[in-house]
Amino acid sequence: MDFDSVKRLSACHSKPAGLLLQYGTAGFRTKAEYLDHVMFRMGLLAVLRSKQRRSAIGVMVTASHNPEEDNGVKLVDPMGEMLAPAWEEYATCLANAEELEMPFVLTDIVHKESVDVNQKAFVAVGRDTRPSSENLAQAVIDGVTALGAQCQDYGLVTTPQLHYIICCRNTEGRYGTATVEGYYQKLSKAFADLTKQAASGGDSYQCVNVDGANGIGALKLKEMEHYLQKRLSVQLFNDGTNGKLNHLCGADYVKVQQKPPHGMEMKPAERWCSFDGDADRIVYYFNDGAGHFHLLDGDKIATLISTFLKELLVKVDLSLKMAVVQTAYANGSSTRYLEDTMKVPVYCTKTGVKHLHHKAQEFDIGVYFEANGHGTVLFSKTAEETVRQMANEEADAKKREAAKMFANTIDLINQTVGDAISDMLIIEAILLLKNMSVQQWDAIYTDLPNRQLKVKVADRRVIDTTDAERRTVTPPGLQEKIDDLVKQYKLSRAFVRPSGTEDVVRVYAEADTQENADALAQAVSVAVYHLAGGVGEEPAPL
Ligand code: 16G
Ligand code: MG
Repeated sequence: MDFDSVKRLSACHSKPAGLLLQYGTAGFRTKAEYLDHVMFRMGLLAVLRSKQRRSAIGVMVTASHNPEEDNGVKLVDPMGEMLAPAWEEYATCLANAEELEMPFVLTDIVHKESVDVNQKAFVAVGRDTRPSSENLAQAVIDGVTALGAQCQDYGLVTTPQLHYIICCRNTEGRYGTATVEGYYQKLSKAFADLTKQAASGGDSYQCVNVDGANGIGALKLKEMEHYLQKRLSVQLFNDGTNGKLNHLCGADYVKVQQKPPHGMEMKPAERWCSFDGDADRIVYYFNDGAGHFHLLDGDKIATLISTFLKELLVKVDLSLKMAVVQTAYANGSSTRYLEDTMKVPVYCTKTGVKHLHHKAQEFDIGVYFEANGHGTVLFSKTAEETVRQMANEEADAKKREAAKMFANTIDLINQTVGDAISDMLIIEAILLLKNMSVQQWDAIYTDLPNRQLKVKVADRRVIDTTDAERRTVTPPGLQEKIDDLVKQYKLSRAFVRPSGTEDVVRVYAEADTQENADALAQAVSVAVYHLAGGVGEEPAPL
């Protein structure tokens, strides 16, 4: 491979001296002005990964729910999943190498991973709507072409659309057509076929209000409306025409602030949802008659979808293994409901989509959602094949109809990664099929009051966790202190973990009342401050 030409071209994308970055939970993320060299180098890395896996690899330029000034990049592996952990390390090494070290780092990766440098490579590039994204995507393309590989620029796409496209390309179209149009066609057909199966024939008027976070999701949903052919009426807000990306709106704002996007007039019983900045997360909400805000987060979405799938499983009479995967942030009430009432096994993994996705792959039907609204459902090959065969060949008409519903559901779900558009369509279809209002959905279980806080410490790495981040191992004494504090409240639980995306320690607490959840979160924050080297003022009572 011609690393000399790489050296020459790399000089146009030089690294600011001394800048060190890390491939975090979901790729690199920082101020856009620091990222040009990282983008060029991720173009190079994607080529090596593509050669090694003999598959198309994706590179998405986005910083998701971060402020508009930030940007970031994530690599997409062959089946549309997140980049393998070993390669995350190479990504960090490459991003931090000084100019002269670059050829050595590249050669090292080639050797360690037995990359056949003569193999052809293909990289697909996508970007969100940030002003900085166009130039940064060009830097990725420069990196790909510097190694003589083929590159296709998909331009403005949501993150899940790029994941879908990569999976389609690497499965010779079995997953769908590898274009944005192919995505719209696949999902809208599945949505139409599924909603036609409703008792009403799917023609009853369904209306949902969508906060597009002034981002790519809004743009793409607008494009998709024409394919949905009025099967769903979408009222789009924060569509990017006036407002700033993620500013006082979007899924993260709504979830963290536990309030509607700024300036929204919500009438009682209206159904609303918010996407995040790259449309891989969604949360629902509504105001009740008394003006109280109700949030239906990833846990409620997981419950709705798994209830629906479990009912379908009974109807088709198949013994497929189903499980729900959550993280420590899942509300205790959701876990209890899933385990005790629905009798579905629940597993807890570390935060970050790759961990949940990996666990969910172990089941025939693996439903995974983070409380923040990122999630999807994975179906095993056996499950898919059995269901599709039944949909065509089953003699019992009722079972056949249920199997068709199941197959349509599988087609509507983007199995590569959490997808706000696909999740919204599946939720809308389920509410229609079950003839359920958003209030009835919310009433399935009641969330325990909870509070999330952040604590600044000198070095957040002093906190090491175990048991899927639910307990701390270091610093000494912290877990004992948390245990003591938790004992002082009813229905309580608390944990702390170093953030993977921000320089803070995150604190989570839940308890029987909001006052108690707040008090517990505050007391735990003080413990972190004292035992883990807090900086600045001691956390004050809320
Ligand atoms: C990233 C993760 C998300 C996780 C969040 C946690 C992906 C695609 N995204 O946004 O899953 O919930 O980080 O952030 O993996 P934290 O470590 O700062 O709490
Ligand atoms: Mg996102």
